[in-house]
Amino acid sequence: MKAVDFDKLAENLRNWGRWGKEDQRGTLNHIDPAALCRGAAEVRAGKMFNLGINFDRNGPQDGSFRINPMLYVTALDQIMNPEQPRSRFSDDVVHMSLQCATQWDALSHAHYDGALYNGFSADESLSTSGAANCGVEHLAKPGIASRGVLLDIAKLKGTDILSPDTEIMPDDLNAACEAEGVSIESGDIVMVRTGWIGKFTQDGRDSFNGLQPGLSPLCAEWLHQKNAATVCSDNIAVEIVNAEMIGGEMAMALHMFCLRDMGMPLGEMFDFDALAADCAADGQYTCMLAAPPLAITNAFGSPINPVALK
Ligand code: UVW
Repeated sequence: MKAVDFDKLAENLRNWGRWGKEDQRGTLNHIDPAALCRGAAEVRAGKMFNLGINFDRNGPQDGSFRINPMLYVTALDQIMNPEQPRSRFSDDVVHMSLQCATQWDALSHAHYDGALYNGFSADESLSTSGAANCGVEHLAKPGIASRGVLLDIAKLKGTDILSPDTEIMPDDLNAACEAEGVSIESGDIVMVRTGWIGKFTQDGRDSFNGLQPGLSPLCAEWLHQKNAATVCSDNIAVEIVNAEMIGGEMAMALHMFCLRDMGMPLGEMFDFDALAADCAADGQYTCMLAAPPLAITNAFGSPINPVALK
């Protein structure tokens, strides 16, 4: 995207001050009682789908940028009280990148021109102690849950996994809504299925990493117009990973629009496959989505174990 086009669109999307000058939850403010009740009303059949991938040494990271979780046992089969040796316990420690698997990007995760969401100064906010402003703890309280709407773009395009060069455009999102008979309402969580997570779950990390399908930065405007609470996808970055995304005039433009201008967290590496199969079978593409991040103070992101209820 050309910098001049980027700047114009960014100005239109900017939510700074919309929820007060101290706000650090951004578009999650769209999740009001009506949105939560609409989500709860989608639970009719009593079905639950897990949308996370496992956190372990075999995760998607190849070590060049981030690390997969390493679990260390710090207490193994210990006796609690020598007087009562029947009761025992074990404890552990995990060392991992917070962004290594299914996760939310906090609003402090990416920025440009020295400012984070709501105009917080990057210099004053970011340090080796983390994010003094827009840390993930602000997304964690009270949490992230709302009606989720699965837009199965892979199915729309007649495939199970989109090709790496597929850039999902706003018209594709509209077409998926129409095909599925859904419309996005204020406070909904938009769940975009590319099918790409299957590269990891079926073939492993080498197939998963690298160029991959995802949203065009222009979809930020669509999300803004719909008053969506947030967006998550089953790829590495929500947005398409191509030469332009990395080497264009504005690198990671969707990240910049969403996190910095709109205040919209991004959910990455969700696994929608089981849910998508069920949606195709029963025709219900809406659910109650519960995906609260951990309240890790000052963190740039958080692992999650999201669930969809129908
Ligand atoms: C970067 O790659 C910087 O971010 P993300 O993991 O959110 O795509």
